[in-house]
Amino acid sequence: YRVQSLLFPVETESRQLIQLGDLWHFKLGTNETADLDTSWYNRSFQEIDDYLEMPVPSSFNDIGMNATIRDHVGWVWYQRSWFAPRAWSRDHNRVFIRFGSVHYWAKVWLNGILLGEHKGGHLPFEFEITDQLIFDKPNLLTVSANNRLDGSTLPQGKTIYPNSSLYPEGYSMYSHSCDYFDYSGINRPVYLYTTPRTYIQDINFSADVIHVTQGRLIYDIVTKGDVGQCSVQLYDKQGNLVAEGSMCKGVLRVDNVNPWWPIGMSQSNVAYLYTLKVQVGPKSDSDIFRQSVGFRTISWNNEGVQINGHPLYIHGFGMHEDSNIKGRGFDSAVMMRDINLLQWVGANAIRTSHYPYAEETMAALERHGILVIVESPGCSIGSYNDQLLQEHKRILDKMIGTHRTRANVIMWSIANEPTNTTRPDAVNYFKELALYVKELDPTRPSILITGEFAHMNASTSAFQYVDIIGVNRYASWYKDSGKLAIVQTQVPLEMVLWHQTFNKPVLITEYGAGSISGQHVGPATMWSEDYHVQLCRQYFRAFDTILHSNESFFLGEMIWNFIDFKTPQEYIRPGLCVKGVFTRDRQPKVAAYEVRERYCRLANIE
Ligand code: BDP
Repeated sequence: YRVQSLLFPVETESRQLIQLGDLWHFKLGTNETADLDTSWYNRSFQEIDDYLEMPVPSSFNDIGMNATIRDHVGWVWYQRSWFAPRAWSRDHNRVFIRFGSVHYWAKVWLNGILLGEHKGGHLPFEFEITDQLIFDKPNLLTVSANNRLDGSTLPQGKTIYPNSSLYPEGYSMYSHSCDYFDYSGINRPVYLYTTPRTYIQDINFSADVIHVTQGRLIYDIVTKGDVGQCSVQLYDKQGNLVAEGSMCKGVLRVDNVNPWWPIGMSQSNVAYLYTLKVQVGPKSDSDIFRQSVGFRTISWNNEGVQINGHPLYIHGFGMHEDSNIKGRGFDSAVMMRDINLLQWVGANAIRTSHYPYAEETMAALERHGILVIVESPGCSIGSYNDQLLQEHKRILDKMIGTHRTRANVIMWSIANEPTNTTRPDAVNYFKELALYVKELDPTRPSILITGEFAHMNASTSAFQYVDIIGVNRYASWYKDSGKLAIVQTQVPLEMVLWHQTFNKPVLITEYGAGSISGQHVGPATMWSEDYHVQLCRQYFRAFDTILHSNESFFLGEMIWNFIDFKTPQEYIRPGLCVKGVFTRDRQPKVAAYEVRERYCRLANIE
């Protein structure tokens, strides 16, 4: 079964890579139909009228002081012109343009010609532009992007037109179905890259450990052009050749392999990566690509998940791609700060709540031994229909295709907190998706995450079809607010109930409390740092109760959230969801020290 995937572009001796960053021209759309703003894609904005300057990658929302731009729903336009180097002429090369993500629906024109469009706000797409490039004057690139979500997008959204004299005429109210601010625009890097005429289109592989010490790499190289043979070489960290082949599809074996281990499961060998070098095409003009390969085996049963045969206990966080000013825009400084904080605090795993993250981030997490549960953008699905099911499948297909070669990806999250999961339409919906995910990738378990309570009968619940049950639970926050004493009774009881009902491993994917950084109230009171610390202690004790009981099914604990992140305007939150263990500018709250003590102990880190 071949999933839709794209190689993440890298620079090699046969490929040039350029980021189209800096400032682009920007303006808000005037219509609900992008094509109506016709003159904009074949003429420079400069000739037309006013435009703004907008950084790429970045969300557009928080760059200025204009609430209309911050809250804009509908089409926006980006434009940038650039010169193609003469050496890129079509006799020698192919040239591609690749977007890491544009939220949500994007159309791309080059020199007035529509290259194509893409839907899905958190996944990459690309176009070959070899034949559209011009060399004697600037190339004009125009992108339109529409962030309006509806009942058939992931996540879902809705627009309501209140037909009431209390509102101005034509007034509309828009919301999307999750509590994070829906940052929009060209959120991830835009790259131009070249390849030789004959080139490597894709490298599919899975790498595991068999017979305890042998690494097995099953690979399949997709090429374009007349390649003849593929040369495939695998190097260890020191650059020694450890295996090679000459087929485009095959198996490489490495004796005494160094497995890829996450933080805490090996003292000496965390995140060991090999390099796979693939070469195709004529000697004088071959295409070369290098790809990281980590060998590890993921297995699971009704009690837990194992990495290389050893039981895994997850201690980590739900996260967000969110920072000041850039919003969801990719920033390598923020990414490295986050990874350094994750290591400092002793976390061994994250969940890409509530959408797949940047490929740059996934690669960095793989290099640092941090496991990832990759989540689809299916957050808080409330209505089920066939159109949505097809869209959910298409997005899962692309999400798995984009991230499946990473050694650190341990699980696919199908959705977060869907509602009415015992209704027959929901049960059918998730049955289809769970089977589909297994068909796309039988090597990893699937998880579905619930915010509902364990009152159900397994045979009438959507959760019967997935491998792992994820539970988001806010005891002593949303429920029994301020009553810390109930945590130790309720949490173990409920986790056991989930396991007994479904006979599957249970992972607590969210729990937490909001705290205003610097606010101290004694005795501990909600919203203070004191309460945040007390709540963590209560949950830790509850988890230990489960771990020390005779039942072994508890897969781990993930705090909501790693950082304070922006939310829509509402009266239950002060502009941010302040459940972060770190502030939005990535400084530790008091709770971070508490978490660090536990997580480092769990990870055997000093
Ligand atoms: C859960 C959601 C998460 C929210 C969290 C909260 O999964 O996105 O941020 O609650 O309310 O329901 O803090």
